Formats: sequence, C-alpha cells, structure tokens
Amino acid sequence: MKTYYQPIPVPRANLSSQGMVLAGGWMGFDQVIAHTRKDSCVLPVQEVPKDVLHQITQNRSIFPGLFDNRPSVMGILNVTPDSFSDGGLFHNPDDALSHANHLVDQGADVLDIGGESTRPGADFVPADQEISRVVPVIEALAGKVGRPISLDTRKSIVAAAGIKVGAAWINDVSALSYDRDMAKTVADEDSPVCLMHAQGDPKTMQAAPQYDNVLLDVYDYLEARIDFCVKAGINREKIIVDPGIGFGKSLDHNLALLKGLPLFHALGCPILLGVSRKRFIGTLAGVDDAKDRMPGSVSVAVLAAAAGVQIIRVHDVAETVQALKVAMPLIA
Ligand code: 9MG
Repeated sequence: MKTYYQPIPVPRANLSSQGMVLAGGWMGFDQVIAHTRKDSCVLPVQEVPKDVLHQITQNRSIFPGLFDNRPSVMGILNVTPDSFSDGGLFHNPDDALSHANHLVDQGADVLDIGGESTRPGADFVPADQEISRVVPVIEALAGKVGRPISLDTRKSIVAAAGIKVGAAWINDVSALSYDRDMAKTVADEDSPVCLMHAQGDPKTMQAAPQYDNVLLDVYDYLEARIDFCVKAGINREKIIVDPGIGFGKSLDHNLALLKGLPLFHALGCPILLGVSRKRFIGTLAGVDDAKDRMPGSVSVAVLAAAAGVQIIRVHDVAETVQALKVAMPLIA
C-alpha cells in the first residue's frame, strides 16, 4: 500500500539535530505524518525513504532566491467582466498598467493576469476573446513593471500569444488537461507552469464534488500530472503545484487540503495557494460579499506561510504583505 509523507513544519531554530530544511526554505521538520489510505502515524525523519526526503528538502530553483526566506505574493489582475470579486476594472491597458504598478508598490512579487473567469458557474470564453483581453495588457506590462507576469489560461493558443508578448509563466487551472496542445506549447517555450487540481469544469464543479480521501486523491492527481508534463518535455524544475482550493471542493474538502498542505512538498515542486476572498472564507466567517473577505484571506495566507507554501495568490496585496512581514519572524 502506498505511503504518503507529510512533513510537520517547525521553525528552523527549533529543529533537533536530525532536523532538515523544508524545500530549501524558511521552515524545517524533524517528523512527518505517514499516511496510507487506511490510517496515519507520526514518524521521525530518519524513517522517511531517501528519495522522498530529497523531494521534500531540495531547493525549489525556478526563480533563484525567490522562495528562500518568505512566500512570494502573487497579485491578481483580472481583465474579465465577470470575475468573482474584482471583475471588470482593468480592461484597458493603461488602467491595467497603473493598477499593476500599484500592486508592485504594495509588494507583489508576481502578477497573475487572466481573461477567463474561473469562478464557480463561470461561462466559457472563446480563445479569440480571451486573447483580445489579455494580450494588450501583457504587452503594456511586460518589462515595465519589473515583475514576472503569470498568464492564467487553459488554452494553448492564448498561452502562446501571451508568452510571445512577455508572459513569464502559465497558470493553468486544468493542470494542462483542458487543451491537448498545452503541454507542447509550455514545453516548446520552456515556460514555468502552475498545475492546479480541479474536479470538473468551472461551470459545474461545485455541483457535488466527491473524493475517497481528498488530500491523497489531489496528491495522486498532481503527481500524475507532473509525470505527464515531464514526459511531454516540460522541465520538472519549472513546475509549480496547487491543490486548487474551491475548485470542485466542499467546505470539508477545502479544510482537509489546507490542514494537509505540507504533504504537497513531497512532490518536489513549489506550492502555490489561492484562497483569496473565496467562498469557504465567506462560509466560515459569515461574510456574503467577496470584497469583505480580506481578513479571513490574510489569516489563511499566514497559516500557509507557516506550512512552507512558496506562492500565495491574493487580491489584497498590501494587507497580505504586511501580515507576512509581521508573521514571518514569529513562525520561521
Ligand atoms: C485563476 N485562479 C483562481 N483561483 C486560483 C487558485 O486557487 N490557484 C491558481 N493557480 N489559479 C487560480
């Protein structure tokens, strides 16, 4: 039976002599939770197989220096008319550039631009429309904001057009499963790519999500997608993984994934987490309007930092950056 090893993060200063550094970053661990599909137990680090330990500990080197001592903050810049909490604000390239500069001034390390809303129930957007939304904005920003631009798309033709004008990463919420040409495009361009887990399509994904064991099922899915990408010629060191909070998940599924976040370090890739203003925060806090969910979003961002998550995707950049500045000396 397969065993999954979830490091238990502790501040590096508190490590025992057997302790190891988590993903070359700011946290350490000297114990793991060993899960099977039957049960779980805590083991000392010496009992973890060598190849798994290598995956958990090695530096994540996509962008040297980026993930060494704190999570990177990815600021969201949607150019869709229906995005779920800030839609329609930045259609025109000049407005997008000034908002992007504002996010960078607030401390964003990366900007994520998307032209197709992925909120639950969102409609499909044809590729030509998506291109006409994102390409002028990427063109206006690339090389001018001093930060890498991530392009949130599931379509290879959109990815190719975006990379041509300066997008530095592809963020694909279908983990390259939506468009059969996407893996080739990413491989040919040698582009970093974020593989996010989703169950179902944005249109229907919240209908009745089902898992045997959500944490282990999502882990297995991401592991299989990494293998698929590597076989397609994508450099393993350029892959980022994301459990896809809110994408075909109930409240309990989201909570199980958030509690088990450190498990994903065993995939050997940087972890990206997007919880900003999502519905589960509204459910837990009793807040209907997505724009009022900043405090809950920031609290999860701080917990993610303590779990060693390398990239946090947020709407509220200034608030998240301030929270992390205060939290990092306390948790690491
Ligand atoms: C586009 N998008 C919306 N939510 C997201 C999340 O949680 N992760 C990633 N990678 N992209 C997201």
